[in-house]
Amino acid sequence: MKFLHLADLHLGKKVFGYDLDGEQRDILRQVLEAADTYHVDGVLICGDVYDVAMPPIGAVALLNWFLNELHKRALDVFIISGNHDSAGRLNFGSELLKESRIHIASIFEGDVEYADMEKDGQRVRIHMLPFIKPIIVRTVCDVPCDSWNAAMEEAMKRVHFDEEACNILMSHQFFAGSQTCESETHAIGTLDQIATTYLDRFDYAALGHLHNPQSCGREQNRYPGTLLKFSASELDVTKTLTMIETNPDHSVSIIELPLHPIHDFVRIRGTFDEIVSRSFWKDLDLENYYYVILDDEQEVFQVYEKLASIYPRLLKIEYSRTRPQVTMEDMDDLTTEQKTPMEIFAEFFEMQNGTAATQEQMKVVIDAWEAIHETD
Ligand SMILES: [Mn+2]
Repeated sequence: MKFLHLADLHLGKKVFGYDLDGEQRDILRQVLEAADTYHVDGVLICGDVYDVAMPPIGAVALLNWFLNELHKRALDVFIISGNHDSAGRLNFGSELLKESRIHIASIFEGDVEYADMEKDGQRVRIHMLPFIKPIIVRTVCDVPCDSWNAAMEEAMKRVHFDEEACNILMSHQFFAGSQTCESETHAIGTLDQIATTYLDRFDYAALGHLHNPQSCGREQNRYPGTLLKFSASELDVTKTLTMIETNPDHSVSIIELPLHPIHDFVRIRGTFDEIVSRSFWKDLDLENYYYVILDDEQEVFQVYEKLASIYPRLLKIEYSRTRPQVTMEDMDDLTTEQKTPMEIFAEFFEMQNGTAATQEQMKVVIDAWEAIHETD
């Protein structure tokens, strides 16, 4: 049987204030196309369906449209909650939707719900574990539980494993050995990390939470990653669509399908004057998201506004000039007493900017200094 493994849709997400509605609808359309092309049997959505607990109307409409499209294709859909979802709100209509083969497990109530699928004599059991935290498990199960590992251990006792079937676990947690990125939300430090050993008994762990596609612990413990890039740290990552195929011997094959976002994240570099010149941008798709690295020595006044008039989707602006690192030893060497305030300022300016202040710049500081001392 074939399944599309999705996670971290983050519907309603804004990137640096830009609405991703159009991009998200387009990328979900690509998911539907893949479902058609590969004749998949089901879709797993492993948490962070929405970006926020109270999603905007557009995001709810988008999920509604997507679920309707999946249902039209007679696909089984499995949804668990993530840390960004409101478990209670995502649970809306779950009993009714089950009749339409849309299975939602968003609230952990002391049992790991499952659903069975059968085709050509092959059976697949899908275990749906919503996002859990130690406090949820402690409260719901009435057991001492003071760590994320203990929470997972307790949850795993409540799995209805079927030795005869291919067992797939859906889980939205931070498993050890995986690589994080800037658009995720984590507990302070790595307290929320969970050992991958809990996943070993499953034929496939359909994970969610981490935004870059990756396996952790073993190939079958997989984070598909987000369908779109959400932060500048994901600029060089290729986002893919993960499809899995369960085999009669319970082995699971993982296939990564290409995705083509309508607007990509692109890095450009040059001086301000170069980057704003027509010859630089005339062949660029200005609807893309731009990460700009400026080679200017001096900071450009109102750089954001000026660049945004050409590149409306700016991710980040950074100056390439490297400022020398100052160590505590360097600080000891500073002999401040013998220097004039202007000499101290000139040194500071050079240290900060990697270049000496011009006469014009020094004049501004000298005038300011004199103005202050005149009022004394
Ligand atoms: Mn997420």
